[in-house]
Amino acid sequence: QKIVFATGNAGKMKEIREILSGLTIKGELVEIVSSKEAGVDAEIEENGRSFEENALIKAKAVAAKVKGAIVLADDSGLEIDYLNKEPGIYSARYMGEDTSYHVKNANLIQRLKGVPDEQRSARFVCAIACVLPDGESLIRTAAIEGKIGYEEKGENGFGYDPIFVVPSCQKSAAELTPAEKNAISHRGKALRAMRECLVEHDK
Ligand code: ITT
Repeated sequence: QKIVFATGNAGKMKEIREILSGLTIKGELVEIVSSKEAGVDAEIEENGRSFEENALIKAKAVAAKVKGAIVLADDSGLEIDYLNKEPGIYSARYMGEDTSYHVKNANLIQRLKGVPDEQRSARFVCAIACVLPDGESLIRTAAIEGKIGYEEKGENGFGYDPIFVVPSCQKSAAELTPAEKNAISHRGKALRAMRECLVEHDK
């Protein structure tokens, strides 16, 4: 049994493989491949108005090109309350797709210059969409609450992790080990919920 994950983001893919490791469907260990590894080269326009809509757009676009596989997609992003939930669904496109995350992170910290701790709340959100071989679709969303830090910290993870401070441990998401991040992250929670859903569906 194969799951094709509709993503071109290597950081996501690494986490996804860890979070879904050991999943069995129809008594078989599931093999997880990225859309690229599955030979699907889809330029997908993410023109939805929510994480859920965009996740479903990506999953459906790839499902249209592969037969018999379960297709999953992840749409995620960082909502900063002080910036009216920016960058939100535009997190990948913020300041341009090709701009380095050091530059994006520095820009966001600059935009929060002088903003006190209690107004630096933010969350990562992740919507996981699934299209089953019979065309049925499922969606699960989760978030992790945190705060925007005052400088980049840590080398792990990807994207906005170095500026996202997890209150329970006062570390940035990039200072957590992969296992620590997956245990509490938006992606970990949404994917584990989807995993339960797939296991239930398999019964
Ligand atoms: P795909 O659409 O190909 O999956 P993408 O990077 O374009 O890849 P999104 O449109 O979902 O994906 O954008 C999500 C962006 O939000 C991502 O590029 C990161 O900048 C940010 N993001 C999401 N989850 C994150 C996490 O766990 N840690 C840090 N940044 C994250």
